[in-house]
Amino acid sequence: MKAIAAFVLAASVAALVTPAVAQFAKPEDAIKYRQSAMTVMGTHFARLGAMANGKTAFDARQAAGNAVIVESLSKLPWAAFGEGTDKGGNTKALPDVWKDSAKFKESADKLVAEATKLSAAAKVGTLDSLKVAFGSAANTCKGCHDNFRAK
Ligand code: ASC
Repeated sequence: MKAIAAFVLAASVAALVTPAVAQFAKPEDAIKYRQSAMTVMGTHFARLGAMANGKTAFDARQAAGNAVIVESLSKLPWAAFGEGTDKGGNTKALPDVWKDSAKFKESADKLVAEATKLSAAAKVGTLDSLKVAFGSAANTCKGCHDNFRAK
């Protein structure tokens, strides 16, 4: 009984200290996950871009809906950049993601902040408000891609 209790305790502690990357069975799974989150985020971000750039008609309800998705998705990719996920799949992530992890974390946090602002701006319901926030968020996407993603 004592042995079982000790085992359960050890297992619980292990679960608490296990890094987020261990939620993925294989590096390929983490790579697929983060790319999928980026793809869905990019799809909805591009719909906002089309409105912001006048390629499609501005629709306040659509804009708000797309921006909420971008805001939610912006939080997901980062836990899938754990140690050991620099290889193993079809990744474009550059070594600096892990070598300069403080800067990468800062960039990730900036995107989350920008996406939160974008969502708030889209809820204002005007094209002007969307344009400003979209431009700022797009620069943040580009900045991180320039530094941390292979062409
Ligand atoms: C997008 C998308 C990106 C960014 C970036 C902004 O729609 O998929 O990666 O915008 O191109 O410069």
